[in-house]
Amino acid sequence: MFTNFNEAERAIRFPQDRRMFIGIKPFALIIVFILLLATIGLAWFQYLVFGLPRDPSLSLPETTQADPKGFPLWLSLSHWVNFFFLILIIRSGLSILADHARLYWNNGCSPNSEWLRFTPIKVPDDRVWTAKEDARYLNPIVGLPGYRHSIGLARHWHFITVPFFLLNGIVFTALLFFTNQWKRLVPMSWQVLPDSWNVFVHYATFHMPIEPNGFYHYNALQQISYFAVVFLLAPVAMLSGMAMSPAIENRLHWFPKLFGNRQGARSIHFLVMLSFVAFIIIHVAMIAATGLTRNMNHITIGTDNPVSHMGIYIGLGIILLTIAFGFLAHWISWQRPRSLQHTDAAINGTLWSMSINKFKPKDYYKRKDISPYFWVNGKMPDSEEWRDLAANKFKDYKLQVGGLVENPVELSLEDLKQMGLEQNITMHQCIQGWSGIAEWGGLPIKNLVELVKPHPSVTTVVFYSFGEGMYGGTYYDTHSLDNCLKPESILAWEMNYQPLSETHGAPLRLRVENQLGYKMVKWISRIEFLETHKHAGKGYGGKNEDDEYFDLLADT
Ligand SMILES: Nc1nc2c(c(=O)[nH]1)N[C@H]1C(S)=C(S)[C@@H](COP(=O)(O)O)O[C@H]1N2
Ligand SMILES: [Mo]
Repeated sequence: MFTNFNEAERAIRFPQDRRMFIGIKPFALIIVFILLLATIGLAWFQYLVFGLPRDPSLSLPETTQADPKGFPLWLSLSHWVNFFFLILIIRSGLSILADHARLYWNNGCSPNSEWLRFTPIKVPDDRVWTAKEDARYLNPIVGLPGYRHSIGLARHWHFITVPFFLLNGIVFTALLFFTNQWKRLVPMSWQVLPDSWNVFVHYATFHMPIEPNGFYHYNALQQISYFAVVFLLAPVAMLSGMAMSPAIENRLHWFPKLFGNRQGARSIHFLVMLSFVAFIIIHVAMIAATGLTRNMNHITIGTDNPVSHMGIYIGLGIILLTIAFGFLAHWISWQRPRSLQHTDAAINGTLWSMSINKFKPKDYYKRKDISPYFWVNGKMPDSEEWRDLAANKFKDYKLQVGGLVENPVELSLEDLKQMGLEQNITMHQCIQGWSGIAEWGGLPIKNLVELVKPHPSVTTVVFYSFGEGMYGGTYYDTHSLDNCLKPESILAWEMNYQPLSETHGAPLRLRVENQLGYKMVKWISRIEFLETHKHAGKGYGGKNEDDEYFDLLADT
């Protein structure tokens, strides 16, 4: 009903192997173990040896006129709007993760170095194993849109939602501080820390502490949890998300370092998601355990009524609406995918083109940073033409350069090498989530542009491959002429000071360092200068943009 996969799509989206698997490194398990068992164990130790600490809620100060009383409408609204968007963000995020279901702390993403993986597959070392083959299936009830390799659509849901989530958060925070509602969330003394611990000891040893009426104030642990969700988790989610952008990585190198490195940011982004999920589960459980009816009236209609079921009905209604929207989102994903692509381009494409896309990449990395492993992606060309060229070490290769240029040319590898060499050590970032640092050597595209002299109307450069896309048809991608003229935009014939290998794109591949990996066409056969990307392929800017709804602009 919601999907209309043809046979080729079914094979990719709905593969034979749909096993779910969780592989966690012992050190990560030990940390989880320590965090969980040690804190609960400590609470029990305190209880058994020293007895139950005094319940800090016993000494909550009297409510004064200055304290918040009840929940205004804006607070209820932003709470539920936040819930709605958070569900979309988590579900689409899981779908994105499934496309490379491995998490690391190192930039090179060597197989077996992941601390957590959601795939039973060990990367084989006796044959090429591409990152696309490595993508996992995710049940569409969990993922948005789920299935396998639906990252293009998942990213649209993620990125279209984020600005609204952020806006809601900003309005919420602003109103908190314009009113006295901030007093609910912001602890005013360090005493909140020992108090929270004491409340925790109560919970951990199955002693329900006194429940202050949440209409007026929260207990210490509750306050500190809500404070952390709003003022810690949400900002860290934002920052770690931005730290995964290639345009930012290759310009503001210090930024991903806030999280150790780019993969650290990705791992933390995931851990923040887990924290949100854990919070939702505990939050809902506590709401239910401490007077569901009254609590729901607080947060939905803003009254302190302990008997009316209005709040529960409205809350349930909002949850049902969120579920219903999940079905609609699936329908949109598979029946109207272009509308998602257009909407995301209108919001984020516009935003990024005005901001981080203007950054000029810098090469920060040194030889010692080069990754010992570099994932391979894409389908090797299997045309006779390319195989004949490869058999002869590409001696007969001629790069064709044409389109709207004064001086169309055909250049051999030797000709290209005569025109200049630039070597950069940069980080490659695949849309799927893995990264790798390598040295790339080749011709600055600028030099080629000077030779062929594009017409003034040219805005776009198209790079065609000898290889095919996942669903067949020539692989190609486009870049703005502007990005092609940036530092480190090169046609590379060298990787890590060696001739480019066949798997990594011989004889020639593209590097445009402020963009994601799928824009870096391998096995280049031909370059064309055009007025607009609309004149190539199906007109969306590349093979992945045409067939998988990827973004035209890949700064994030
Ligand atoms: N011709 C062609 N080029 C391609 C691809 C492809 O499938 N076909 N995959 C792209 C993707 S998604 C990535 S991440 C990089 C991977 O480059 P690597 O194999 O050298 O790591 O190549 C890009 N170039
Ligand atoms: Mo990629």
